[in-house]
Amino acid sequence: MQKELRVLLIRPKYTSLVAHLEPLGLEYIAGLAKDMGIKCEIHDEFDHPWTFRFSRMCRVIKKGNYNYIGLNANANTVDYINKRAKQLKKKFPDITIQVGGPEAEMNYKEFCVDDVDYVYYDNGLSTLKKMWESDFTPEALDELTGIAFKKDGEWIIKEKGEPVCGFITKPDRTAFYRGLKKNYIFMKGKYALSKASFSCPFACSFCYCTKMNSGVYTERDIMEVIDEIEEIKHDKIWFVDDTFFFHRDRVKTFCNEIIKRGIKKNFMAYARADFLAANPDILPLAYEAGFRDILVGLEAISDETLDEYNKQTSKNDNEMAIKNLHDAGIVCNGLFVINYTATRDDYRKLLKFIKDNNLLWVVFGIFTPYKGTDAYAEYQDKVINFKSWRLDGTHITLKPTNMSSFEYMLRYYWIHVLTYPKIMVRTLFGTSYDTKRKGWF
Ligand code: B12
Ligand code: SF4
Repeated sequence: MQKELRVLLIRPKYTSLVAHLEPLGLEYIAGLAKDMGIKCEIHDEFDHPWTFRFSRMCRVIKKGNYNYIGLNANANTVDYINKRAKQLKKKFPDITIQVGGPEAEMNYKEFCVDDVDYVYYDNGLSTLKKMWESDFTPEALDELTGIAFKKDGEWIIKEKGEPVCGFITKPDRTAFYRGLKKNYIFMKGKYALSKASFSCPFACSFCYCTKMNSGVYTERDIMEVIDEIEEIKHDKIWFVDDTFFFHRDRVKTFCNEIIKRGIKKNFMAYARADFLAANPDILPLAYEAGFRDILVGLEAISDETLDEYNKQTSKNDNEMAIKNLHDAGIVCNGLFVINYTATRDDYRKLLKFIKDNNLLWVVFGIFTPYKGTDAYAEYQDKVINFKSWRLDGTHITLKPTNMSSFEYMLRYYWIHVLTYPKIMVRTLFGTSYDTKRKGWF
């Protein structure tokens, strides 16, 4: 007979100065549990201090009498999760531990350890629903796709199911509303998240997103997405789609419907530089609909490096994208990847590019070959200090070729010192969204 499930979903905390936002993936699972009448709670470690993490977790488990723990995994939390699984099993031997999330989706083997019971890597949540409906016998689990489980002490790895193009449930946003006080994006305010598509149709070498959903780009019904965001009791929405601006007509339909329904919210989304360069005419409509922030993976400022990343864009696309966004009054948030081959001159040129193109909002990540990406296949023999907590885009994992690691990091911090105070000052003066303005005020 199936035991009564009482599910605690845990999001491990990691250092992040950039943002603290709702655990959308876990909210979808909480939504599923709600539909199925299963008791479920989210324990978001981001809502709590760094101290006494384990004892706090144990207290929550005891208080709710939870017997099923679901952990959300990113590349930078693998070791933490496996360590916690061991500690939890020792303290609560009868508890079931399941790991899912972005890192598990591609690198499920990392969690096939003694103290984890199930690893979830299927596309979408239909398999989780079937699991929860089943009696958890190896025979029942053997019928499912995209999970790993143990049979007679051996891990059984089931093939992934088909890509998905929608969610089977709505997110339970209790955690969002509860965590709103602490919710922020650096200097931008509080945001709710929404996801309207899966994966990405491009193939940048360093990118993990393009491998998700079995590498197949799919889109949710756009009207369903609009219904969803209309219901969110918050005025700032970040579409976390890997590239929201892809099908021109879909973007237009979205914007027109938002305007027609009189939805007054601010939107932020990712778009590629080539799309923005080629479709300037759509941007005033996007502005009218409420888009104020576009995140653009500019990545690099030379065609050679862009080619090396297989970005399929050019320096010219990058410049045109920034100009078109600024002309439409939309902020271009330039995302850059600092290559391990960066020279002193590259750092200088990057700053010059930012100045010449009047870019205010910038984010710099250090090139990291995440496991599962094309870059990992290329660089796996060269990686250094590849510990999971260091895989957050702010640590060196490939030895810099043109300077010492010390100098590389110094320069990495220095570009922040040279760019971030201006964001802060402009925010203070209320001019950080004036895309025509130059200077500090
Ligand atoms: C928004 C976002 C952020 C936000 C934070 C979001 C938040 N909620 O707090 C910010 C900007 C802070 C962020 C930071 C980081 N992020 Co991020 N982020 C994303 C993004 C764009 C969307 C995530 C999201 O909301 N998805 C929507 C939900 C619905 O999907 P989901 O979380 O995957 O959950 C589904 C499944 O995974 C599954 N699931 C999830 N958890 C569990 C648990 C169980 C038990 C089960 C059964 C299933 C399950 O069910 C859910 C519904 O289907 C993704 C890109 C992407 N394509 O996913 C990257 C992504 C998740 N981030 C990534 C990374 C690496 C990071 C960083 C750690 C490093 C970096 N350089 O980007 C940093 C942290 C740096 C730092 N120190 O701050 C990688 C993960 C790669 C990996 N192998 O783990 C991704 C895929 C992008 C990338 N860079 O390639 N990120
Ligand atoms: S970096 Fe952006 S454009 Fe490139 S594959 Fe990833 S999500 Fe797509």
